[in-house]
Amino acid sequence: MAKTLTYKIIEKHLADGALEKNSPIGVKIDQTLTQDATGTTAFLLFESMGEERVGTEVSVSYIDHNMSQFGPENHNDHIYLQTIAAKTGVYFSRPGNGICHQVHLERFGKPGATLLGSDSHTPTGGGIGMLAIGAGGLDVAVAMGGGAFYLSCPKVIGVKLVGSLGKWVASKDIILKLLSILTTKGNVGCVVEYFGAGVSTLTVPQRATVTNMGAELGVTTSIFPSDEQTRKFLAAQGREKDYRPLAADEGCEYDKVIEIDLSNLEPMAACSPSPDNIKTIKSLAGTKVSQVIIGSCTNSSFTDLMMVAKVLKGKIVNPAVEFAIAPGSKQVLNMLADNGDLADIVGAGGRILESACGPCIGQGFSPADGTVSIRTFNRNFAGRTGTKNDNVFLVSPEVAVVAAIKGEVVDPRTSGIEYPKIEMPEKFLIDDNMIQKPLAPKEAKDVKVLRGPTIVVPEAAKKLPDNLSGKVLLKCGDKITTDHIMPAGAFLKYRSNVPEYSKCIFNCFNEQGKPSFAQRALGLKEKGIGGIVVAAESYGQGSSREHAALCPMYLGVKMIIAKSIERIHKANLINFAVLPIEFETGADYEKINQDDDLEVKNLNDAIKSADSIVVKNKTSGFEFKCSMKLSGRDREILLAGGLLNYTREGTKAQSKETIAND
Ligand code: MIC
Ligand code: SF4
Repeated sequence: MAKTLTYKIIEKHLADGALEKNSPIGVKIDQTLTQDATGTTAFLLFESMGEERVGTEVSVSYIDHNMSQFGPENHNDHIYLQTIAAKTGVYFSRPGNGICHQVHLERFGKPGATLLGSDSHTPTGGGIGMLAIGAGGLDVAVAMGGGAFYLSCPKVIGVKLVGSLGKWVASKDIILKLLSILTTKGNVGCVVEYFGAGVSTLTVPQRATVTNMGAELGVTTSIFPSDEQTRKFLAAQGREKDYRPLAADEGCEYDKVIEIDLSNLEPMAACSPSPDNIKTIKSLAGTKVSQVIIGSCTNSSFTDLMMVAKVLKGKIVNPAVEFAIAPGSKQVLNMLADNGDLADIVGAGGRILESACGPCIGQGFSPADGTVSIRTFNRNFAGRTGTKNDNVFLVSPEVAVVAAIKGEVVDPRTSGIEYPKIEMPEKFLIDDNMIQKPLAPKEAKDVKVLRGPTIVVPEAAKKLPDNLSGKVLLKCGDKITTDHIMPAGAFLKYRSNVPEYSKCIFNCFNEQGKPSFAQRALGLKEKGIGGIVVAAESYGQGSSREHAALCPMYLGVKMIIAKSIERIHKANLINFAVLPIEFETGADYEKINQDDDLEVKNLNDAIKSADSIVVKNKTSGFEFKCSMKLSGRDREILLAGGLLNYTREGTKAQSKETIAND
């Protein structure tokens, strides 16, 4: 039977289950990536699992998120990550080497391989034909140990690209167009696969922009075929040996097909507060802009920044605008410096930020009150910039650089500025001196792992009680992102100290003068009462940060009831033994209030086999049904009290078997 590219790669890596849509499967993982904001926990959990060496082909630990280093916390994390990488056989990308997704694409990505990363934008690797999936740190820790990654065998949405992009229209506009069609809701369990004649017109960096921001659709991943463009990119990176052609079988069937004619696209923007709030640049023209930043893992490639440099050459950034660039990697920055183009950006008044996530994760550059900030990033959730009521337009570098010059949104096609066509270089500047290679087991034995005093090993999850009595600590609405649950920015430095980080949980819902969510939750925990969060559609959108499950778990939250829950977050909740359930009847959501007392009886039996459970609202005296969409493995993990306990039990059972077989 003719197969999609997605199914062809899964089939080659199938470790458990059958290749049937929606059925639970385990996939062998070839490569993993972790970054410092999620990696510290991932490695601490890896150690708690008793693992000593990674069992993957390639595992890379990147330092790119927590780079502001106010206080010793982040540097402590970096040193821990560097020493544990050396000990466990992991490549270590030093701070300054660049953003994990950009560097991974340049130096490690391999068509046809599987990649699991503790960051939601790991699907960037789909631009080079990898099956690249974002997950929580604990899932990545299991994969680093050689364990399979479990997911529901996906539906595949085929996106047929025809035509070619016009002047000033960028690959960012392809994904913005798709976000306007599919939105950020309702795509859980799908993979987006690109095909059609338009594919060959896009370079790997252009494709990577599209697959990167596919994360905002809430899909499992996105993937492009591997073709001549892929070969050229790999050859330019000195890695042609990693190339292999890959495509879907002729005549394969997709669950749905969307056609996008690249020739008909126009420059677009995603406006606050959601990446699917898409407007055309034409309709926004004239909007005054006070900040422009070009960077992030979505749009900081060499070709992106070359285009920016060419447009800025000999011009000056508008006096009303603060303008900065954050090159995606040391390779990009070095090449711009080498060929003199960096001088054109600096000469025009550009501020040069280091090759890291920076403002994308609220590490500085918060915009002024009541102003518009134009960014080439992928997320514009309310307050993510560090400014309350921020107004962020997510756009292509083409739109951004023109706005920087003009001081307002201008359709670049009618801006009067000449369009600079940029070709991908035939050879990138290759220097891996900032990537430390893994040590051989013999040398690694002598490495001392350094854990600074600010690194606190997270508390293990506990089994859920059979009769669960809990209080609704918070009732929130649609599209609650992990940034709402566990804010980053200034709080990011506490990632490796769960008790400290937990204090800022649901910060945006805390009211001055009233006890915070954390204080109320801890109060209940002391009394042995479970905390409950009630939400509407798409709870847990956005990042892979497992702290959005780990911190609630630490604070005694036992259950999340929502109309729908996003994939990565739901898996993280299960991994930390917090029960995720969904309203069977949406109207029941309306009947629950904050502070209501809820009760579920015989929970363990229900988790073992039931598809739904009855929840009693003791405060208003009514009962409602919730569905439990759980795989057999999810049920076992919940019953074991989380993935760590489940893995330990599995290891115990396995070693007993080995002894018995001896
Ligand atoms: C993000 O873009 O939100 C992050 C920061 O990269 C997160 C990871 C994290 O919270 O550390 C993500 O996308 O998974
Ligand atoms: Fe970093 Fe932003 Fe990319 Fe997340 S989305 S990995 S914070 S650059």
